Amino acid sequence: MSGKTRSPDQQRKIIHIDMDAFYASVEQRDFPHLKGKPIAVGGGENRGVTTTASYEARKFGVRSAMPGYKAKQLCPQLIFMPPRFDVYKQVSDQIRSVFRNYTDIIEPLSFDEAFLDVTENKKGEEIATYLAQAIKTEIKAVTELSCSAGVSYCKFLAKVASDMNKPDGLTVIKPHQAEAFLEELPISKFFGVGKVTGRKMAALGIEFGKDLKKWSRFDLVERFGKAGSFYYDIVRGIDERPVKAERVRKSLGVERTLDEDLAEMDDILPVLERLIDLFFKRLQKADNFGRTITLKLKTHEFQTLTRSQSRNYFVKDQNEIRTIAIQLLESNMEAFEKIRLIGLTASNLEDELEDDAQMAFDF
Ligand code: TTP
Ligand code: MG
Repeated sequence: MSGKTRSPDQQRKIIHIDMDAFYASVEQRDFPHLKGKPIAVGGGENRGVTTTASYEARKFGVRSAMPGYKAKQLCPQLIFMPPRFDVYKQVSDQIRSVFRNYTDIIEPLSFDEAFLDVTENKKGEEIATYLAQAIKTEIKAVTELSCSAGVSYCKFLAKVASDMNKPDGLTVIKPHQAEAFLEELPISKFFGVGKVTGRKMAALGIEFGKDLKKWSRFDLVERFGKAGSFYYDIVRGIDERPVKAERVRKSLGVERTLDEDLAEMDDILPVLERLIDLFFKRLQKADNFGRTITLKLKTHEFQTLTRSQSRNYFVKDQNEIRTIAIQLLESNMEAFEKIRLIGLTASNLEDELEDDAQMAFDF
């Protein structure tokens, strides 16, 4: 967050995508008799709270986190469905692979929403609105579900925009529209201003952006701490926060510190065998194998040695991993007197993204 603004040619292009009535829409998709009906996911008839409600139910005032009995009072014909988190997770994975067709700079906020930085994108498309439309269409094709998109030059505005024309919305806030738009925006719609702060602001007569804008940075910091400075900036449309790409795992490994320092092949080998077993299980569990296997040794003098072998395919066979690991150890027995730690890692993983662009971004 800084006060600096970018010149138009440095302007970022950010899209925020949020699925519409996510859990409820998945239920309506999979159980067609629920289409067009007021439904709530979770909550049960009397106990528990609802996770979300279909748009039909929202007309009656049914909301997320509402106790089931209250939801039923508001909407007697409400149908409660038990949640199916595994299905929501699958859809979440599907939408993320759609996003990846456009950019690798993706920051998921939850199962059903994410920021995408499309300033540079895999389609070579300049106009972010076209990309947002294409993403919506592709999500619909893949999942049969609708989402809403917000397009702007910063995260804050993209997020606010995606919420403006739900469901199935696509809202663009251009740089020159930002300040006027924010002046008219109710504080309750300011993403990042929680309920407690919202109430505190209301008590100070701050109901809309334009009220917030009357406050100096100094006074806001005095009242709200560091967040005050953030509020000062966002109401002016200044939000430099980068879209933070998910960190993609670059290697997967195991290591063990030995009970005592070991020098002889005969002593080290059984430890390595156990480590190979563990390592293989770990790779299997992650369902992620690598083309490079690295043996790591720490000497009793705390010097670290790493030795690797690479293949031009993913090494998925435990025997092959074993052969590589043992060869690496055998050919390096001369490199140390005694070792205190031994480790194995796989890198050049199947899950890895092809380029490192997002890492450079995520400083
Ligand atoms: P949201 O995106 O907040 O809501 P939504 O997708 O249901 O509806 P909208 O069209 O307004 O975006 O949350 C996504 C999912 O997360 C939602 O379907 C259910 C779950 N969730 C909870 O479990 N508890 C909650 O309090 C909220 C807000 C959401
Ligand atoms: Mg949603």
